[in-house]
Amino acid sequence: MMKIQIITLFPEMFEGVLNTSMLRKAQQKKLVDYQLINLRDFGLGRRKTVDDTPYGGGDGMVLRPEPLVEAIEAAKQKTKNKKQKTILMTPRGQKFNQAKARQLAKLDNLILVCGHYEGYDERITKFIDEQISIGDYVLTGGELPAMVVIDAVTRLIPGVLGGETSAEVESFNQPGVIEYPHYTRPEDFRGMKVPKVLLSGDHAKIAKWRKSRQKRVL
Ligand code: 4H4
Repeated sequence: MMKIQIITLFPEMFEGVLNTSMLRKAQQKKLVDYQLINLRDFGLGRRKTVDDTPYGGGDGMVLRPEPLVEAIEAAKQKTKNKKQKTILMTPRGQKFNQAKARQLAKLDNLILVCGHYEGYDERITKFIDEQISIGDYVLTGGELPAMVVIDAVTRLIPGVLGGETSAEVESFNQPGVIEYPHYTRPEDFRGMKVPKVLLSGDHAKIAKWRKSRQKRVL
């Protein structure tokens, strides 16, 4: 069973996403185990401090290395000697794509560190295997990026996308293919008709039409 550990200051952000629909079902089927690790638990002193002012001056605060590295080490403790990667979500990271999702889905354990608008002490990167960005825009935290990675990786775990028919399993199992356009009742919606080929009952012709309309995701 794949384990995905998430180190975050805002674990509550994940509750809804991880416990809804496919991600919830994947947990129920014991295909994946999500573990939320609250960075605050590794904070320093009575006040559980996790950040401090930047050396060299400047505005804002920077996440201190001790809490982050202790949280990473605690996460690693749980999956010694297994295929695992520690990933930092950051706008400066390598662009996330389907190929990367497929690569990560093969691991036994994934540790996702949610970067923060405050930035982090550069020395933590010694404990990080890869830095990933979900796109060239700046968010307030790495939590939404972590959810994107979790969603894209979880759906690739064998057994998560259990289709009803063999055709559905087949199409789901081509994770790099974004499906052809779909239609359902009514046949005529405000003058917009369903493509005739789909009403023909000619399965070869329908398959050909669908293949011609599929979009591949690299
Ligand atoms: C870091 C925001 C630093 C602002 C961040 C600054 C992404 C992304 C992201 C929280 C981090 C932001 N993470 N893909 N895109 N202080 N994370 O935007 O330099 O303005 O993964 S700062």
